[in-house]
Amino acid sequence: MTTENRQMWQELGIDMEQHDVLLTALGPVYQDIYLSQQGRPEGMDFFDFVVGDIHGIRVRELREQAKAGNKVVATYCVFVPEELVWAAGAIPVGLCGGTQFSIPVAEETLPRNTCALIKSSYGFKLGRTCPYVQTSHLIVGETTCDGKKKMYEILAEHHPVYVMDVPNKKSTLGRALWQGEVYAFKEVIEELTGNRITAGNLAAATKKVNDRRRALQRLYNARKASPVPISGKDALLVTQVSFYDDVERCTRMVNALADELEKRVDKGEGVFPADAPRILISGSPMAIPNWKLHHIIESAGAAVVCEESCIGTRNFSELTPETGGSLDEQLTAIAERYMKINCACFTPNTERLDDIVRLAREYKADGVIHYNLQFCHTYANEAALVEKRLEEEGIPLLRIETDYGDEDAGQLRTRIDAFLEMIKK
Ligand code: BJ8
Repeated sequence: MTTENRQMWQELGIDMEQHDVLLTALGPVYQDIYLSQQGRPEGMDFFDFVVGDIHGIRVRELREQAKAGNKVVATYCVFVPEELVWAAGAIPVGLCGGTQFSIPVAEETLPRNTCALIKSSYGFKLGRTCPYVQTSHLIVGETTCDGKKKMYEILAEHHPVYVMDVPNKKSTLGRALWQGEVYAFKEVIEELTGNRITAGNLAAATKKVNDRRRALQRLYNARKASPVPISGKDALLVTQVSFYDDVERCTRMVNALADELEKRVDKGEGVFPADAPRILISGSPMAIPNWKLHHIIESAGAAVVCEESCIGTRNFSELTPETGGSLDEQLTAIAERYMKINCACFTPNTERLDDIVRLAREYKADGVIHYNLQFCHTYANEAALVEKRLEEEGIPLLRIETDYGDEDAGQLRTRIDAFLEMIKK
């Protein structure tokens, strides 16, 4: 923790004592989960470096942007159209909320039986332990689930918040509502930044964001190989970092990693034996530093080869059409693109079931582990439909419901070991 960082955190109003506890705990956990892995790609060095200075370098960059008059827009969900934020000269930052550390302070206000992602996110603001939140000028939320929706109302007492209304159905009416929301968001961002969003700057921003999506697609494509050239833990980390790193640098670094992985695939090199069980994870997102499930699965000798999740394929598998055209045409294309995200907040959400089956086949998964954050009712209830569909398709499934605590780690290990034994080739 450099003196420069400490001074910056103080200026941001960070609770230094609690923040020290957080960062001091992260180092050994990262060593144990990440740095102890064998045969990691060299391209992971950059991501290790980013995590090694997780609240330093990137926050400093954002502060410099803010000092230059640019705005920082924080988000929690992949529904917020980042193309519009970049087009207006602002910088979007995906907030995390993936740690138990920030939950106790949140539980002073929010009910305990609220999903860990919501409590952790809120706790970072309330406890003043996240410099990204403190640096941001606006937090953009969404109405994807009731817990988040209400948390944003409470969060708004502590920070400027704007909430986008995501419909519950992808019907004609739902799409019209969402299109209106995209237009309204454009105005909010224009007012925040004082900059106009034009056909020109929106097309450039769309290309920039798509380039990062294409790079992540390459990374995931490499994971289809057997043996798999990168661990699931490492791939998860890359996608987590992609939410807050600079978009162009991140694209470069992910492409460099993908180059390396493609060479490994050509040479038949992998980080797990070719006969290691291959697992597709599907369900709730895993915000940094939530590496719990991947770590348990891979410590048991299986390889996580894909995440059907907003921290995985749901975030990058659809590109926004780069057709250019008028501003209206581009805004319509953006609205359409985001309506293709198959979040469990939609009813019906059959496209997600199709996706899980398709991904299980494409990534040659031997089994699917459905990951559900405790108290997340949308994913928990949808899991029954996932189970039925996978049974019809003959794809083995294990349903896990957990939170960020370690209390159930032993029980999870036992259940995962039994599942791996069952699907062994
Ligand atoms: S598009 S998955 S990122 S909403 S896990 S907070 S749903 S109770 S995170 Fe999500 Fe956007 Fe959907 Fe993706 Fe609520 Fe469930 Fe918690 Fe959740």
